[in-house]
Formats: sequence, C-alpha cells, structure tokens
Amino acid sequence: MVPTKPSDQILITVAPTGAETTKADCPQLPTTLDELVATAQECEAAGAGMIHVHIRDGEHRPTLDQTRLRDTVQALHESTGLVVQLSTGGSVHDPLEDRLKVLDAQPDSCSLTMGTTNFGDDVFSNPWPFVAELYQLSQERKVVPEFELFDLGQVHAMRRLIDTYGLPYSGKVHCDFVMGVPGGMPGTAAALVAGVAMLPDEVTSWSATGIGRSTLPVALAALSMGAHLRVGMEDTLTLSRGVPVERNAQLVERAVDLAALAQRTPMSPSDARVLLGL
Ligand code: KMH
Ligand code: ZN
Repeated sequence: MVPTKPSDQILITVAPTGAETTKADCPQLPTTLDELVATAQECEAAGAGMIHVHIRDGEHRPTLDQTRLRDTVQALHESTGLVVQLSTGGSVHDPLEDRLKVLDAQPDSCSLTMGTTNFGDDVFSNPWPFVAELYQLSQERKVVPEFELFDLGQVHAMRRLIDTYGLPYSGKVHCDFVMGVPGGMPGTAAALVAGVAMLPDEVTSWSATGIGRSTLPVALAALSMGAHLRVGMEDTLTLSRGVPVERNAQLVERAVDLAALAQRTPMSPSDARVLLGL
C-alpha cells in the first residue's frame, strides 16, 4: 500500500467544463476559448495548480478538433502558469482514434482512464489495447499521464499497465480517483480507502474527486488521507442543494478553505510541475 504521508502542500486541479453538460443547461459553463482562459486565470489566482481541459466547438458541443486543441494549449500556456492537462476521455461519443490524436496538441499532461465504465446510460469505452497504445504514446511524446480510476478494477489495471510497459517518462506516477459516476465506484470514504489500499507502490501522488452529491464526502475523505483534490464544474454544478456554481473559482476557493482546515496550502503551478515530474 502507498503510504499517505501528510504533506503541507496540496495540488488543486480544476476541471472547469467536462463533456457532459450542455451550455443550454448551464450558461455559466466555460465553453469558448475566451471563457476558458478567463476561468483558468481566476482559478490559478484562487489556488489551482493544474487544469483538466475539455473543449467545445462553435456550437458549444464537445469536440476533439486538432486546431482548437492546439490553440487551447497555447492560449492557456500564454495566459497562465497552470499545468495543462488535456482530456483523452473526451465525451462518451468520441471515437478512440480521435482520442489518441489528442497528444498531437502537445499538452503537459493527459488524462488516461484505466478501463471501460458504464457512464449513466452510456458507456465510457477504454478497451485494454487502446489504453496500452495511449500509454505508450504518452511515453514517446513525453506527456505526463494522470491515471483516472473510476472503479477498483481500474486500480488493478494500472498495476498491469506499469508492470507491462514501465513508468511514465517522468518517473512519477500520479493518479486520480473519479468517484460517484453511475456505473463506477461510489463516492464514499469506504471505497476510497479500498482503492488507496490497492495502489501500486510506484504511485507518487494521488488525488480524488467526487461527482455531484459525492463531491464533499470524497474531498473530506481524501483530505483526511493526505491526498490532492480535483474540483470543478465537470464534476459538480451545485455548491449545495439548489445553489448553482456560478464560477469554477468558487469550487477552487472552497477546496482551498477545506485544505486550510487540514493545514495544507495550495501548490503553485511550478511546485505542481515538480510533483508531476514535468
Ligand atoms: N467525459 C467522460 C466520458 C477524462 O476526461 O479523461 C470522460 C472523462 C474522463 O471526462
Ligand atoms: Zn474529463
């Protein structure tokens, strides 16, 4: 089991947009490049060190368009210091070949989900050959993967991946528990404890995020175990029952406040780069 040694610093990752919420349902969701950049700047000022990015097209629909991805990485690098992580998960409708091409946009980091998960009424497809190809591509291209764990079996798959293909190019292994997706593991302290107990020894850092109503229970459980946090409108659209999130920075600010209670201070983007081996 990976020791959860207390650290006085915490990496807060913001996932501001996601691929599942429509602009029509949530007009405050940052879907244009200008909105994304403004959100990123505000979240960096509030304490975020990394941004997990999904982009949208001119109609606010999820896209993996290469030009838009490259422009987004460039704009975020020019206007913030944040570690830029592009989603390779995309939306549940994105073809695997388009998801592999995300690395062409040369992000600092990419998400890399460790297996297929029922995702509400849809299926988030991550067959083993795809996972293995994407991982080897991240090694070749020197992109730091963040291993996304939606279920306990995926912790074991990460073990298999590292045993088969070795460490990421950075030598660091950072993973993120994404909990409470209908079809994945529940967003509970018990599930998090079980997942952490299964982490390979090679893991050097881990974070957690809880979807919807599990956001706060997962954040509090993760903080109690010395973990890092991911927050953002990809994962939750309310601050409390009936109170919508108006700005992603509100969720970052809340994470900073919770971390302060645990006597942890937010990591700067440059410290985040050290943590991730960038
Ligand atoms: N949109 C979900 C189906 C990732 O970004 O890598 C997948 C997802 C995971 O959000
Ligand atoms: Zn995502």
